[in-house]
Amino acid sequence: DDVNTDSRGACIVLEGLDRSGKTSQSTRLVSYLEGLGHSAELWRFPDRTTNVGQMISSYLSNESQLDDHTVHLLFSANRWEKRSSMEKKLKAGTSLIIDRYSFSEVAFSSAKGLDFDWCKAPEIGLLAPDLVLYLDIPPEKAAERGGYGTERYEKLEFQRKVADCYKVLRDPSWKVIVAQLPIEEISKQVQEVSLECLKQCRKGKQLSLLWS
Ligand code: 2DT
Repeated sequence: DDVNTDSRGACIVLEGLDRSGKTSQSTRLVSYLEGLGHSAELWRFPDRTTNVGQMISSYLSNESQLDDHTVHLLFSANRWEKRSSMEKKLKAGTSLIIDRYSFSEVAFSSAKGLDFDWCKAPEIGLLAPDLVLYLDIPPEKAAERGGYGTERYEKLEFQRKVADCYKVLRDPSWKVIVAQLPIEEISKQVQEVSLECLKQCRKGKQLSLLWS
């Protein structure tokens, strides 16, 4: 059936260190867009509900061990298995607010020492987000926020390396938001830039692919 590409939804990704506030802001953004009458869904990667996602989940919770390259490819496969439904949703007019995407992948895996370009390669051809919102917080401040959980990557020393890798990855199109501002102020900034992004998508901005 015909899809009206003029009315597609926006693909908006939130990135940042653990405890930077991505999940709260994603949830708030979906409510905000819905409140304005837009169709919007909250997605997150890894999507732990699939078979691949369950392998990732048990790795993250230290229930299984995997080679760094192997788990990298699993994270990527976890996005590839959702790619066609992402495209369908967006083209049907639903905006997707996504808590972590390929940028987490490259930042976390290159923080482990894997080659930067090797890390990017399996993401080529996935849908590129229309907007990346980066919640910027110093690793020390993030660690102070109610502490980390018990998952594999939730350690200050490692988060410092991830922060450095995010810096390499960051490009001028990203909207960097100071994550230590009051939550309402962050929401305001997130809403403003997201609404503008959605407007561009509605006006006919084409979906593009990574890494463009
Ligand atoms: P949370 O579910 O708590 O956000 O933790 N990660 C994530 C990767 O290494 N590669 C990826 O592609 C993605 C999406 C970031 C998930 C952890 O997994 C890392 C933190």
